Amino acid sequence: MAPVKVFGPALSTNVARVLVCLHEVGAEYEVVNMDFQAKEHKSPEHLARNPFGQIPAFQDGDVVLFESRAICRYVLRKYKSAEADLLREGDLKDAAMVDVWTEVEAHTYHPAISPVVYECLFNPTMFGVPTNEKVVEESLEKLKKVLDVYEARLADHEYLAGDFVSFADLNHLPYTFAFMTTPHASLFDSYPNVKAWWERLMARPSMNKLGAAVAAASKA
Ligand SMILES: N[C@@H](CCC(=O)N[C@@H](CS)C(=O)NCC(=O)O)C(=O)O
Repeated sequence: MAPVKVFGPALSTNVARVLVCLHEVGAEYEVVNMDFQAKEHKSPEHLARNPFGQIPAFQDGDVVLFESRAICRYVLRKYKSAEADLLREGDLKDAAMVDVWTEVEAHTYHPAISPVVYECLFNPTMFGVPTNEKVVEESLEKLKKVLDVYEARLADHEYLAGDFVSFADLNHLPYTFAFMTTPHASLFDSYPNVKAWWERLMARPSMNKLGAAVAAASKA
């Protein structure tokens, strides 16, 4: 069977979210690079995959998807096994908790952390735009309030949805990983439960594979 295809550079955070899930379930995949300089993501071929002209997009035979979190859910459902059951759809309560913390990532954590990543990392290194320190400061204040809640949650549970790793945790990987390369990484030191959770996630073999995929992409 042909491997599934992920469209977009592996270096992109939203593409990395999909790759981590593919690694977790041990699925074979092919990354189809998109040349952002050449605006390949705005080409008619890519707009047919993602009408918003963004990456990632995903193809599995005649199934074509966009939106990284939706792609991840598809991957985790399709390749679910006894060892890799990251949505817990067989248990109503567990699945609901996975949903809750997946929503928290998308609507609360991401809006607080992503401006820091854009301002400190992407804007200066990729787009030649200087860091807007006011945006960084305001976003860090928001992020601290979010991390207060995570710290309390992770005092009682090993992972966000409960005492089992799930998509809710994996979903945090790409932007947190990028945040850890900014000058504000030490913020996490003030949240020992969050820090320990993050270290548990970073120790997963899927993260090593992501490192290898990103290294291969940066050489290509
Ligand atoms: N919510 C979307 C966001 C996708 C997104 O923002 N992709 C960025 C790269 S990480 C992109 O394609 N930017 C180019 C553009 O918007 O023109 C997802 O999670 O897939």
